[in-house]
Amino acid sequence: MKKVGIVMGSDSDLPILRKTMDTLASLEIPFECHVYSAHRTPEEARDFALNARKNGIGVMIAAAGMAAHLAGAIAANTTLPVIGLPCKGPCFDGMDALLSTVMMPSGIPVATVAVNGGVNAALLAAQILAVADEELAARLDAKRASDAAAVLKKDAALQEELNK
Ligand code: RP5
Repeated sequence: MKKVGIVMGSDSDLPILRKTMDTLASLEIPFECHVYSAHRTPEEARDFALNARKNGIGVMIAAAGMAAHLAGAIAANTTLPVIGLPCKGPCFDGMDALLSTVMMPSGIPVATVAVNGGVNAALLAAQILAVADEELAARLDAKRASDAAAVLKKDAALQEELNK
């Protein structure tokens, strides 16, 4: 199976990316994860993107906060699908990172998930890989069913409480 290539702008983003890695692991999807910054280590970020396809990566997740240019910088150097994950920083409730990540110019797309949306970044990456992987698609179906069952269990508990 192709790997997911994960990159974050700083290790301060790691708590969000832990959710991404946990979700990928639960779906048995291989990944590699790095701290490379569009601003502080632009050469390493560029090389990671340029070499991703030949290194067995099928989809990229790029997470950053503040002036979050990392996803765009990665997307500029690969035609693999790139998922942008804006991380909430100290100001503006993450709106700075959201707009920096999502507002890409025509020609260089970044599929942006919610601010701090670490789980959805992983699931979207999984769904992209599952286009060509029936077994992974089945695992995603099973996860959807189990997530739905968990919600219905909560509803049943609520109904029981309300109807006491
Ligand atoms: C961004 O700047 C990083 O992605 C991080 O979200 C933010 C702050 O980085 P640190 O100052 O915590 O290293 O590039």
